[in-house]
Amino acid sequence: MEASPFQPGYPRPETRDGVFSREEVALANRNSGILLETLSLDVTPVGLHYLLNHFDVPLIDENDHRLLLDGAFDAPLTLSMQDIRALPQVTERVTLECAGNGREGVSPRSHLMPWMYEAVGTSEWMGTPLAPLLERARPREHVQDFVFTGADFGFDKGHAHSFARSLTPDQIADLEVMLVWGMNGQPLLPQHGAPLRIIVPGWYGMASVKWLTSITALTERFDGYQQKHGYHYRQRSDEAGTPITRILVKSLIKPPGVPDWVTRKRWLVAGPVTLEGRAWSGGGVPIESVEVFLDGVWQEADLTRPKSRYAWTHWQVEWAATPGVHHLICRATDAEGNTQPMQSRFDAAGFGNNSVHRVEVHVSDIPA
Ligand SMILES: Nc1nc2c(c(=O)[nH]1)N[C@H]1C(S)=C(S)[C@@H](COP(=O)(O)O)O[C@H]1N2
Ligand SMILES: [Mo]
Repeated sequence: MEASPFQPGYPRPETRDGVFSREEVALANRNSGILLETLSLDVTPVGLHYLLNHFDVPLIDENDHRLLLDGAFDAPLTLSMQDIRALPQVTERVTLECAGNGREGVSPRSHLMPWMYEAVGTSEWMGTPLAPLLERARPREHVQDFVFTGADFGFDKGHAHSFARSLTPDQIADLEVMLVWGMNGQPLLPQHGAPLRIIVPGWYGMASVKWLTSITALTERFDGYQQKHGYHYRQRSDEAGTPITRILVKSLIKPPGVPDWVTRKRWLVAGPVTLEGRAWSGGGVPIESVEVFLDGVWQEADLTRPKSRYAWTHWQVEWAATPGVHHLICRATDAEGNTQPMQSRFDAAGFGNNSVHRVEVHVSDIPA
């Protein structure tokens, strides 16, 4: 019998390094990345933030939308969007990154969304703190997990499920999780989870469930597909692995000069140029330093402290560009002493690749 994607045990297609399959291109057409030229901005404009949607985007009429707090709560709640908007309002600038960002650089590459560098963005997320709302619903003493379920439903490796993720009571106490309805002063767009999502600052994006329909308190551990199977660091795809949580330290260069349309190689006139980019780490840990490899030397960049500990840091460095081909590299270190590796580490699903960003630049004496 032919294998069916709707039956457990369905394998992912084999992937060859360097060659993108039709399925990877189709995923890439749906899940856009940030444009690296917008790295000069503190906040990514709406519509230019990266997207990662596993299934189809649910199109929800916010007037009909309800959020249920159900399961092991003594005071379960059903809230309309009007109820939710009446809660205390906060806005927090948070950098979000997909755990699969950098997958294309991991060898052998796993057959999933083929991100290169661009699955990252920063928004002013508008909403309300989640913890007080959970308290209001009075979780029972033996609650072990809060499950956040989205309205999107589909299959992965033959497993039918709604996209759902969980956080433990300790994680809720540690993390400043927000219930979010706005982005950069506007209502959430459908593709970013309208009308309601959560944002888990400092963690990779998979925890920030979109199109949120329910928060269920469980007195056992949650074993949903995206929690137990998806989003683990693994050396072999059949091992239990380690759950993915915090964002790892990383930095990007805003590519200088102008591109060739098709190859995206960069062209620059010789002379002084200000290089800039962004650096960030997870868990609210600040960036300690960014070094840029220029003409054979690591140069220390100047940093501008971000407004929020969950937002990325701007860096810049002056460079006297001389004619020739240059390979720029940037490398960040965070306040806990974590530094980006020079080479990609292997992960079976290509998660957590925080190796350095490299940009090739062609410098000439004369303007084109
Ligand atoms: N319901 C639901 N929530 C989801 C996802 C999803 O597919 N469905 N994708 C997750 C992943 S893997 C990431 S990286 C972020 C991306 O958020 P964005 O598309 O708003 O940038 O949403 C997360 N929340
Ligand atoms: Mo992601």
